[in-house]
Amino acid sequence: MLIRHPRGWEIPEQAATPETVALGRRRLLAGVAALGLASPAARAETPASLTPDPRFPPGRPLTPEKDAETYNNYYEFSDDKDLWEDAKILPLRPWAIAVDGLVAKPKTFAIDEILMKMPQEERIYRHRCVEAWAMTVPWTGFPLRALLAEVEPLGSAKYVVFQTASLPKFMPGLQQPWYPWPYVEGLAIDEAENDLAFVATGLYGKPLPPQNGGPIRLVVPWKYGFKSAKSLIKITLSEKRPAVFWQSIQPREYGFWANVNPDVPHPRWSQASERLLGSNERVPTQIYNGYGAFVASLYADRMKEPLFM
Ligand SMILES: Nc1nc2c(c(=O)[nH]1)N[C@H]1C(S)=C(S)[C@@H](COP(=O)(O)O)O[C@H]1N2
Ligand SMILES: [Mo]
Repeated sequence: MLIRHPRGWEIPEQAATPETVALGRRRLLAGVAALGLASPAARAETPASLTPDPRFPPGRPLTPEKDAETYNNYYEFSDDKDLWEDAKILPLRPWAIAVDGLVAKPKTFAIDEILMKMPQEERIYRHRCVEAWAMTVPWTGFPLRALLAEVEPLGSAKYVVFQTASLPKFMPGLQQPWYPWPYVEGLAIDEAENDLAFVATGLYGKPLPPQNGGPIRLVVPWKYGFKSAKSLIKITLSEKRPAVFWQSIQPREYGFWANVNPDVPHPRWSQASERLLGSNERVPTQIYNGYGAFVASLYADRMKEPLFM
């Protein structure tokens, strides 16, 4: 039975989707897990024994888990940062993600199939929001490249397009019609195949909570946070550069490339430093958020593009 949340935005009951049914199943699974009988998928999602990839030293203390999970940007829910409790209503099962477009083998994956199939690893990444706050958190997941390999991208694919779930029944922010829903982001194919480009299904060794983009999200740590689209339902390989969410809203403030750079100010504020969630300490911002050794070469032939906004 669906719990009633008497909110002004709620759509009529008869519009209930299959997700409603899943809530019951999820509670059942939670009960099974509590008895120590977690499904293989649940185990794959919560890899207790992983050690963080040593190629990516965080260089900063970890952000306290509570801060990373209670201060979020997720406009489908709200444009306030304290949306984490409201986001808990998002049903994370069943969940499917389609990978299609210019690929030899388009496929829709059930989330648990992805969790079983993809080699799980942990990476501690710095995250830099364009608003100049930052965090350092342990993600679990797998390289985006590994998922793309499953569908065999064609040579004509130049861009990878990411689409977030759009579920008006659960996401009150979608009622704001001036935003160009659904939330779409994109990468050039060589960016998507870079070592750093990551798909996260966990955070702090636990399943990725909805407010952070559960059950599955993109993480591209050398770019401003808005590139890292949450709660993905579709990844499409394309010949054309997609129209992306924030660029469509305000192209002079939010570009397609959006690589972190302390020397290129946002039109309305400096990007020279950032505030660390938790301690509130201000630290200098680094070009490519400190990941230049991995990604700077991607841009050698793109210097005429607005790479840093
Ligand atoms: N679908 C979707 N993805 C999104 C956003 C959003 O509003 N909707 N916000 C982005 C922004 S601006 C940031 S900084 C990060 C925040 O991720 P976090 O809440 O896990 O810190 O998510 C990004 N991905
Ligand atoms: Mo952000």
